[in-house]
Amino acid sequence: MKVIHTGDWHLGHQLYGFDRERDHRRMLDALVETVAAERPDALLIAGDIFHTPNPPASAQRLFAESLVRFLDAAPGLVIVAIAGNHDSGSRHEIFRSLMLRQNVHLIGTTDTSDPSSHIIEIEGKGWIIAVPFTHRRNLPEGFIPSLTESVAARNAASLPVVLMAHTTVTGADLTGHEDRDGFTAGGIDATGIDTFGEGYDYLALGHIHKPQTIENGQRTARYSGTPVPVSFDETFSHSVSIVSTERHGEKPAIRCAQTDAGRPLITLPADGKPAPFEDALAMLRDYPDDIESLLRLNVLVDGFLPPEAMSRARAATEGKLCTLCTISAERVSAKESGPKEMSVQEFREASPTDVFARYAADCGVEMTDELRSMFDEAIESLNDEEDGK
Ligand SMILES: [Mn+2]
Repeated sequence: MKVIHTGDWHLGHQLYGFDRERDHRRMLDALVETVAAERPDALLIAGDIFHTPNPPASAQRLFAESLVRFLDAAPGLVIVAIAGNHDSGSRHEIFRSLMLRQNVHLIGTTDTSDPSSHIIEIEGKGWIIAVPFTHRRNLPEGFIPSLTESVAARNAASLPVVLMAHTTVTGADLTGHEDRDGFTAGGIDATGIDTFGEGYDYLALGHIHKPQTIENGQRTARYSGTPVPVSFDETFSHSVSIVSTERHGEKPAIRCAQTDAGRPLITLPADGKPAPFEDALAMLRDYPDDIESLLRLNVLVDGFLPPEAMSRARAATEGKLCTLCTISAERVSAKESGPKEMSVQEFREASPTDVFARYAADCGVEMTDELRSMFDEAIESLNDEEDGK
């Protein structure tokens, strides 16, 4: 059985308000070509298809159109897509029964009353077991091993077994999930690899954005990683994984196909260390005119970032193909005293306003009374919305 393993597309993502659709389209073009060239038995999308639970119509349409292109590129292809923590599990299943007619399996929720709904047989080739994102507390103990056992009972031909899940596995490399862009993986809820039992050959994981293989004895677990970077901290290369496996109990062979055809995410200074504003500005002026990229400027400030910083920085990129997305300010004083980390307990006890004040201080923004009352107002209206007012 040959599968292409991908995930964490985050369609509909906006990077500091800048739309990523162009980058997603280029990635999907590259993936369609890979599917056409490789002719896999299955395409596995391991969650976080969309960036938000209620993605824009354009992103949903892009997803639907891409599915058609994959099916056309490799007739007979089976597509299995699970929901990640960014997706809405129930929305993910709206067209589940209809899509099944096209061999597209959309699995968004865990159904313990019908375990067979998580098992997909690819006749004469192998088995796919797909479980969406689940909190440990929602996942009954032993549910996943019960699925692999049920496959084992039907797998007389000893065909390979691929398991799909969306979670943080203990020991995974979280590079790229730094909190700087307000985008975290959260290592708190990490799942031990033992949770998945022993009945699979390849575990196709989503959630962690850096591609990596986690060796687990005779079995192989892998994050395919993001096919396009979601944050400026994802400074690794981006690809999908092509996995070939012949028999149950044999180690799968893994190759990568590059997909980062979109605009690169570049941080200046290139070493990531913040520079004084005027120096950083000079780097922007010197940045090549003809590189289509998204930029982050890391600036070291003594006090606060001047209010005109963004407009001056934008002016420095005028006439260039790059787009300046954000200025990340680090305070000299904060640097000297070192960042004070918040414990999980402190975070739980803090009010949203407290967390916002900390965030503002980290960004070098002064928390004025006006800013505080605007924030309180925003929180209040959110609460009203939740209460259905
Ligand atoms: Mn993700």
